[in-house]
Amino acid sequence: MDEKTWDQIYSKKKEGLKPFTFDQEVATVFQNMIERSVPGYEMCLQMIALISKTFLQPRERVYDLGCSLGAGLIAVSKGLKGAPIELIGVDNSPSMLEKCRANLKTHKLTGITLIETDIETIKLKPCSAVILNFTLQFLSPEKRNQLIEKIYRALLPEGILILSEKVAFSNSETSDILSTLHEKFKVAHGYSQLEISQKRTALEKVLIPETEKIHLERLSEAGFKQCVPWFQCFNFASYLAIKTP
Ligand code: GEK
Repeated sequence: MDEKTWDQIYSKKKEGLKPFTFDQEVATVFQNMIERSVPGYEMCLQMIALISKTFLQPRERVYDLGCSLGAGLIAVSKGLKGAPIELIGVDNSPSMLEKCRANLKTHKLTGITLIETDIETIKLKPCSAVILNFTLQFLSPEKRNQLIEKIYRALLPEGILILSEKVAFSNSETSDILSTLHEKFKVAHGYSQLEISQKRTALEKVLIPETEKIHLERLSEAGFKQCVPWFQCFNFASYLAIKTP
């Protein structure tokens, strides 16, 4: 890892700390940032490959909403072992998509459509899978039902949604223990207390975690009858929702 791609964005004291955005500076270090900040991120990607292998057939259509640098698209493609599949990555950050394009090229993945738009307004075509790998948390909570309902409508029968999120806990002791462990994870990956606290402040009104109960209720209200919590590491979790008839 060279110095340019090692996340040091919050390493020096910033006056007038701005809310976190997915700009050029973040896009440059994003892979390093997410790996050092989200416990289980790599595991989620590996399992997205395995879930894709299990649930998807060649030539089906898959959306990765909030695709960032394309890690989810690469995972689905790996899961399908190069079989043809229609992959569509969506993100509203031009800097992330520019890096994503280069990343897909490095992985020799061609034919993937990248769309620069807001996932709140995008019209989804009928599809077999949608991935929301740590993206829903960045939408304001009142917009989340609408997106999940839109995804449910777009999914074909037996279609799947993989939803990974930072989660909140209603029990304050549980919440404190898992927040402490998350902080220890970041320290173990080389972040200083200053970096941790500045990033926390920058993310305050930008990343809003909800409880598992709220996520599962939302999925169920949207129509998903099968919602499987399949992963949790500290305060990060992932759910597999299936559009069963
Ligand atoms: C991965 N899935 O590596 N419309 C479109 N994109 C959005 C919106 C929106 N309204 N809000 C946020 N984004 C990726 C990781 S990162 C998660 C996802 C994180 C995009 C934003 O630009 C960023 O690229 C992504 O969602 C969230 O598996 O940073 O913790």
